[in-house]
Amino acid sequence: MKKKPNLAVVGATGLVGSTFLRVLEERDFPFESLRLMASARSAGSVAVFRGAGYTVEELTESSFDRPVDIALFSAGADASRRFAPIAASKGAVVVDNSSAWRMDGDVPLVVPEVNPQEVARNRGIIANPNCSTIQAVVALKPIYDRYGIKRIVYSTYQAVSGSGMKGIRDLEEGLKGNDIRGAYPHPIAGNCLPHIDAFTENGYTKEEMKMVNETRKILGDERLAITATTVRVPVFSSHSESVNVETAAPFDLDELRGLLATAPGITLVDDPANCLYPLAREAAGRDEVFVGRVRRDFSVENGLNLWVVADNIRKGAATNAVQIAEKLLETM
Ligand code: NAP
Ligand code: 3JN
Repeated sequence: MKKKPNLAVVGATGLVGSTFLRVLEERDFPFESLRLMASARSAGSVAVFRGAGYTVEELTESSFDRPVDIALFSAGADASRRFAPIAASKGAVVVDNSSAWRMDGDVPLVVPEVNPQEVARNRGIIANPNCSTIQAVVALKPIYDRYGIKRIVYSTYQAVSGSGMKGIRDLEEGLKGNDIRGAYPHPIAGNCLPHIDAFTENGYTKEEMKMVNETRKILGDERLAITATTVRVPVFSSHSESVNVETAAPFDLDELRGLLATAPGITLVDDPANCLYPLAREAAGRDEVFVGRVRRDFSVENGLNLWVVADNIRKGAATNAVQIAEKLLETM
């Protein structure tokens, strides 16, 4: 970009929004001006960024009358549906963390390690995928490119931070013996809930269908057979996933491990003899996607099992969005 962008963070007071600010700071993201927006509830509050205080503004239809070049949104799907087109019509490129625009054919759905070229075809909105999809496709991309993939079976173990502050509070209180149900219909402490987001008519949850549809869109393969079971577990940070794959062509396991070890964004942790495999606690606060337990699935031809772990609020949301914004800078 010729000049530094005018930046806006929408939903800046939330769990994802505050992580946007941390990641922008850590990565020394360049900007000419920075504006923070949220609802009327927290308008007027002050957030500190690079040692300076920024007053949070209420998001309104006129928020983008003052020029914004890049707007990072994490204020939920309703706010994105309403305000992202307004921001785009006034010249901003919105990087949207919600599900509002992900499956829109005119909106690129981007994971920079997988389909960075999509950024250039944006018409003012770029969607950030669901956290569970992001970490999975980072791990699958080198396998897809080398061997092709016929079928994927996802089983997830998702942290409560994916449900925002309410999920974190339910687990904190549950661990103290208090049965509060702010985010879930059942206690989360000591439990596994096979229920993330709402159930749909086909018996799957929306979270499961997000994984199916978003994976196909990002890998550009509408015929890919995918099924998913998504489960909330009593873990604070990082989603863990069992990813079972049938490749199209036969693979050599050592070669495949080598591909994973050198692929962008992946750290291979795969030494089971020494009890080394990806762990949620170790992935927390990190930006890489950790892959391990790489082994053949002997029950089917060309079968493969992976264990994939990443920080769902960083690589699963904020870091991925900031990486998209960094790609955008290259095109502006
Ligand atoms: P959160 O902690 O509840 O924060 C929500 C933020 O949105 C707050 O800043 C809130 O402002 C703001 N907000 C809510 N309604 C608004 C409105 N009408 N106008 C302006 N601002 C509004 O939630 P979170 O955990 O950060 O998640 C936020 C969103 O990010 C989710 O709804 C989801 O769409 C997306 N998300 C995506 C992923 C992913 O998988 N990529 C993961 C988690 C979340 P106030 O402080 O004023 O209430
Ligand atoms: O539950 C999780 O672990 C991830 C949650 C993501 C989420 C939460 C509330 C609303 C989303 C999302 O990104 O798909 C949304 C949404 O925008 O629909």
